Amino acid sequence: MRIERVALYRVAMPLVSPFRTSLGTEYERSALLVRLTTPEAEGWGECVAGADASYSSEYVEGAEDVLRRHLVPALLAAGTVTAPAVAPLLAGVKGHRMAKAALEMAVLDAELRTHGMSFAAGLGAVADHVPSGVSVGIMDSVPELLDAVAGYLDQGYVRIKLKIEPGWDVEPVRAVRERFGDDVLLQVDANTAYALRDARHLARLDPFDLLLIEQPLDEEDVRGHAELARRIRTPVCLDESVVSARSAADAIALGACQIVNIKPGRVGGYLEARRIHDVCAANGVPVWCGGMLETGLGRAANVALAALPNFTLPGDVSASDRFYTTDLTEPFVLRDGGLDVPAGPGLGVAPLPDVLAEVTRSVAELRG
Ligand code: OSB
Ligand code: MG
Repeated sequence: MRIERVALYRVAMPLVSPFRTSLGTEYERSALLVRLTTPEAEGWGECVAGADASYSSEYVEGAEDVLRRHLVPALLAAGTVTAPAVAPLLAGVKGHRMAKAALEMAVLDAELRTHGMSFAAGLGAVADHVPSGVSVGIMDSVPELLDAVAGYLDQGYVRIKLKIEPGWDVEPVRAVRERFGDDVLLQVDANTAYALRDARHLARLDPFDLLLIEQPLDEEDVRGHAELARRIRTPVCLDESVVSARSAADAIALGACQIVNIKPGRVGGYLEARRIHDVCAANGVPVWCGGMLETGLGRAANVALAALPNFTLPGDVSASDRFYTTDLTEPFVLRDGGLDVPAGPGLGVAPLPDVLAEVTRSVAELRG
């Protein structure tokens, strides 16, 4: 495939309600989109880097900068490319996985559109509908949280994930269990807010039969997670710590996780995400698809990934209206507790021109 041009769109998408985690509060999603043009097709990528560097070292202006200065020029200089060739081509730039993932996603989309094949088919999906979980932010009060959870359960979400932090953990979990019962699939996400010395406190979550606790400790504290996993009954799941198939294999070998959250942006793209899926499957470790408040573009690709066979737990693949009143693409709508996997060529969706125009703050175009 010959790439003619790459345009980087900075967009600002207002959230339906503020999203609070142990890392901070988000009021709007500041996204970076990649639009790649070839003679045959156009491809779209979405960069999940946040407005600040609180979740990972990457942030949206940094991602845009490395794309403009280093990654896009390397791609344009290559002449022709295929999706599997993108990561090796960009390997001279260390890190910046979210920026690289967005570029690879756009190449993959253009390539699949050219061949009339869906993302799901291209990745090896085995389902045409995936169950939806929802990530519920930290709230000001337990009654407010219970109202939010009641609303999501009414809509049909099949799994609830509560964001936790010290001071907001055992009580909200107990309240949700008491109000909604033991049958609700429930898990928690600490986004690195604890230390190993909190092990006895975290063991107080044991009686609530949680599916998992996600990333309780620092992202580099892999051994700490292994030790914690020995001290609590709730299965430990890693998010931030897993940045590649190699780090997933290491974490599993150390006993640091029983479950893995796969986010394509965090690991450098959908192809590396699939390799993590394969490594985990080979080790009998279930995976689920995480989310980063994606617009319909990233959501479409995540839904396709979540349709692979070892995605045996519901992912953070919620409907568009969980975060956005108006999505960038035709909205993903909850049906029977899940989302339909797009079947059209490539992502199967594209930005709606009027919405894109409305949310775009700047465009930078680069040509070969
Ligand atoms: O840890 O999973 C996380 C959002 C931003 C940063 C980190 C995380 C999240 C979410 C969002 O939980 C879940 C979603 O997009 O549905
Ligand atoms: Mg997480």
